[in-house]
Amino acid sequence: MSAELWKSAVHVLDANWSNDHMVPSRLLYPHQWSWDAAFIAIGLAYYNPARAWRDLRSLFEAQWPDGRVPHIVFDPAVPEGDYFPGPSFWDVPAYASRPARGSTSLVQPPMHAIAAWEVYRRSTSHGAACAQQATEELAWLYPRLVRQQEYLTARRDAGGGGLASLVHPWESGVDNSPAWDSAMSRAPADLDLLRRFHRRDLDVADAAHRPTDLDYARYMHLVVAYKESGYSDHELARRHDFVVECPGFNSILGAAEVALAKIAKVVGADPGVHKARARAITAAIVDRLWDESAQTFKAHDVRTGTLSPAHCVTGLLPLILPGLPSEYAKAILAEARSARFGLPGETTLPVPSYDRTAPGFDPLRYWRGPIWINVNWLLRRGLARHGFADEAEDLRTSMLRLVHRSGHYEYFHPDTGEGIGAGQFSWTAALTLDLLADKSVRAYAAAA
Ligand code: 9WN
Repeated sequence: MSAELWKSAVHVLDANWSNDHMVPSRLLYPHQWSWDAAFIAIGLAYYNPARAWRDLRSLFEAQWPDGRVPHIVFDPAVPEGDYFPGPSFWDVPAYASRPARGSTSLVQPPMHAIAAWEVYRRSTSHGAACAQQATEELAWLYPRLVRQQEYLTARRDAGGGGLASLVHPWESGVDNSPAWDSAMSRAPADLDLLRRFHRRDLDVADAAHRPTDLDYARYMHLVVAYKESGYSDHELARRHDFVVECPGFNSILGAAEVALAKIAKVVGADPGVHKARARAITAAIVDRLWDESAQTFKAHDVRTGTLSPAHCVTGLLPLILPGLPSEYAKAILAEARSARFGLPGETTLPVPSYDRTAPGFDPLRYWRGPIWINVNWLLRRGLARHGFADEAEDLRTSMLRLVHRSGHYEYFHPDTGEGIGAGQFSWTAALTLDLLADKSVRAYAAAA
């Protein structure tokens, strides 16, 4: 059974490779996405590390001079109408080192240092030439990864407390999470502006699974406002409608520094500076995003200084930080096991993206209820890191069972496990390879 699942995952990744990068889904997402590329590289590392490196390189070739790594890098071979908003909507200014491919101006969670380290550490199993390439790729990436972190920790510290702020829900990766509802309600929704465009996603996906037109009108407003400022991050907290600190994004930011410390040792740089930054980010997450009364981590609205009331899966992700004090790790485990998320025993489903007990829990609409493999993969990593080995193993088994039963979908119904969103979705396939390759795979094979 695991051989069959492996083969199907490889098939998805082979089908979604596009010359020098991977697309998340041929139909719905025909360009290159930032955090997708990182999750994808982690899976590619097992059978085609050259493609893993190529994909990361393609992404970082589009890095802006200020260090930001764009959330989408557009493929010029794909017609403008195949994804909205396409390159002309963003109209990103040309700059000296910019390659032919256009990009957006937003970022996504900086998963790439974590991915680069994972690809590197698997490289020795593919022979000497591959290990040599891995060392070279790591050396090429290291300064770029450092600049990415510096952009996020310096220019995006709109709240002044040592965390990166997001200027658009798309930056969080958990795009229409209820964590953004109150901050988004401040953004004007210009439905007339939206009517001038065509929502391509609704041609290829069920409207009930996607954000509403009202959400999209607000998304457009935020892009237009950011564009009018020349995509400047100056004084964001004063002038931009949406400025938030996300526990998921910032946990990945901190975990990236932990990975950079390991990478620094290989490339002959100083690991100490990254360890110190990881500690500082972890402390800032605890200081700014911990909700004492709810006993979980929440998104922080920089404009109002308030924490979101929503319990979202991103609140569980500080567990990926090795330096998270154990009382918070235990609280996250309790939250994950509660009725809100129902952390599985091996026969039940992985955790949903949003609190099952909340009135707005929506089993179909993306990031407002459905199960996503990437956040569960991160949670599993965090559980393992903090010594919750049985829970980590059960979660791994439940993810594999789900994908085996339903296919490599973008997300899954949190009650039935039915696949929703795009089929043949790259990061689901890639992370399935990583979950299968885990040494304890025998337990899965025996139980399946
Ligand atoms: C907007 C590509 C991306 C993921 C995001 C996911 C979704 C895009 C969209 O797809 O967002 O960036 O059009 O809805 O929310 O996490 O990176 O897979």
